[in-house]
Amino acid sequence: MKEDYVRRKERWAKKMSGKEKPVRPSAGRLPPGQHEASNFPVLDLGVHPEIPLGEWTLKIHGEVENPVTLDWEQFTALPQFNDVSDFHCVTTWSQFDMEFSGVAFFTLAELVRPKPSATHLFFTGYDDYTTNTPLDACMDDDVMVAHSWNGQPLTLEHGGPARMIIPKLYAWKGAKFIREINFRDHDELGFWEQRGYSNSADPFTEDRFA
Ligand SMILES: Nc1nc2c(c(=O)[nH]1)N[C@H]1C(S)=C(S)[C@@H](COP(=O)(O)O)O[C@H]1N2
Ligand SMILES: [Mo]
Repeated sequence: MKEDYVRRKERWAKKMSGKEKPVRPSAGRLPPGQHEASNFPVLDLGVHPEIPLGEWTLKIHGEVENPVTLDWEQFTALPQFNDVSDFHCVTTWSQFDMEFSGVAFFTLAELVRPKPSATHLFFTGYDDYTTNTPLDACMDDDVMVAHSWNGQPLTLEHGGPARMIIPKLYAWKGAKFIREINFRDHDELGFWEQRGYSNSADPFTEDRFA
């Protein structure tokens, strides 16, 4: 586990330094039961909360040494991170080579400093959507709070001003319109997880439903 973590962080450090080109695997990247999409469909609860940037904040708190509430200026002043990843929706579409920019989850974790008691994350969006992951799932080199897609600010329907991107999990684990990240010492099921979706959500094992 520890070695795995060190490798992820090394890969992230290389990406941050611009020395590593994003990996674009070609074979075996379409998970079972998925088909490839190219039009980036919109999937959500039908609520698109419009948050003016001047009123936007991201609260990161819970089992951390240094809880913060970032405004837009503070958030975008953090080291910027660009990455290319694949996006897998449980409704069976996957889209490859998604270029997102934002702030790496590692950067946010270094800022708030998780306590040893932090084991899980609970995310809340401005539409009151919630979802949850183990902390370890987000301590990876491809996880970020994104504000841009393909070089353009995220549109409202895709979760702007900012959203979570967790490429290795089905996309419902990535909260759009992100408002709050809570580090916790226990797991709590989010919106879809309470409604029969898998808690672990691994696309490559077709881990769709609990
Ligand atoms: N805040 C919020 N985040 C959300 C959702 C939502 O309804 N509200 N839907 C989830 C689901 S089910 C999916 S598949 C992805 C879809 O992202 P997209 O609309 O940009 O394709 O967002 C996820 N994040
Ligand atoms: Mo979804």
